[in-house]
Amino acid sequence: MNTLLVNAGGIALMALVVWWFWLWRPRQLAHAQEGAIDITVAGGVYDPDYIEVKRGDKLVLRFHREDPSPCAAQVEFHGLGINEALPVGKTKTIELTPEQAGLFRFTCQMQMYQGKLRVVD
Ligand SMILES: [Cu+2]
Repeated sequence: MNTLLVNAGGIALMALVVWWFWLWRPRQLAHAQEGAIDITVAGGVYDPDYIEVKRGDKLVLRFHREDPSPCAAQVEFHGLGINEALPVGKTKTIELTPEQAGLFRFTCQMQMYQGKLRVVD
């Protein structure tokens, strides 16, 4: 019985890994060279939730938080040292110039809201 539970947990974990690395598709892609990017925070999703920027280019993100739940209160860019509060009904501008290529996640503090920032060479 215990083995069965452990296996079920392992399969669930594998499914999560598969989903995250292979099945996840962006809802909407935004390119930084088109200027400042407006991101709506509502209904459990960032829109757009996939942002592409060239390394060394300045990125201006304007977060518009419509979701009043505490879940959406903060946005954290993992690996970039950015963690900012998002006031409800106001625009929060976050500027960054990524110096390192790679794929960086941005999430709320509970990681329910999920987005990705891709920095290309
Ligand atoms: Cu959250």
